[in-house]
Amino acid sequence: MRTDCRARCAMLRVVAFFCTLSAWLTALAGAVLVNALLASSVLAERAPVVAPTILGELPHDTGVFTQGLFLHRGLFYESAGLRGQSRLLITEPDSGQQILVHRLPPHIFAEGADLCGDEVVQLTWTSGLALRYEPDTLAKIGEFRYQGQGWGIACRGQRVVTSDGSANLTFRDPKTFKSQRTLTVTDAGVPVRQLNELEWAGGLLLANIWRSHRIAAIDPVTGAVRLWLDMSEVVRRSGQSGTEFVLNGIAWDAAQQRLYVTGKGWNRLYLIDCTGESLQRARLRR
Ligand SMILES: [Ca+2]
Repeated sequence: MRTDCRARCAMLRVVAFFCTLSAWLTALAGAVLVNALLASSVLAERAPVVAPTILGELPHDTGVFTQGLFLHRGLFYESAGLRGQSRLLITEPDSGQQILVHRLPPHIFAEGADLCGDEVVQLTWTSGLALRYEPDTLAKIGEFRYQGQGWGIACRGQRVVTSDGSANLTFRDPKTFKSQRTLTVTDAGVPVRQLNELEWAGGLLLANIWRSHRIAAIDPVTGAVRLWLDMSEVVRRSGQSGTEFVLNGIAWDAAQQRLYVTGKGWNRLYLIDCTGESLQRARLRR
């Protein structure tokens, strides 16, 4: 009888041990799963999407394959791409009249452009050259060399940022154009690829997503998308639905808190209201 009791007690201890072990393993597996979910940002919050108001339309030359756009002293500066058609233009906004045109050699495919300090810098797609111009005359004053593809560029003070079609932005030395650091752009932890034309806007960095109807408003410190601007209505009005003549070209008007957007070969340039509460909130969250 005592022998049976000892055997039962031993068995109970074994069962209790395995129950405890099982509980520990279950808790551990749960913790690992939660950490994995957090690490992969499955639980992270996606940036809100806003469809801003279109305030007006301006003329745009359908012969311009827009790769970069910015405002300087009340005039549009625009970089046009394609080999044999690449150029840098200065345009009067209301009339669309081209005031000055600088044509590039036929083997060069121009990409984004911006005012960097007191000169205009224009990227090239695969030539590894950033072309430098005097802003008033578009006289070429030099060039930088860089590795990889050039897509978009945005400059503000000492912050010169370029894109190459990946999810990574490159911050560059404004004097040498050498890479200083890269920043991966993410939404809910997921890399946002195809970053194209860029623009600084109130402390945030705006990026056109190639072949998308959206513009990302990016925190330049963390790389997180703070807000998506849904440009579906702009694309609908443009009448363009193919994969080449897509939304591209963002110019920020800081004084009016407005955005100008257009696309490759579009006949209109659209004026976008950025005074909305959600847009202001995204900027203040930094
Ligand atoms: Ca721009």
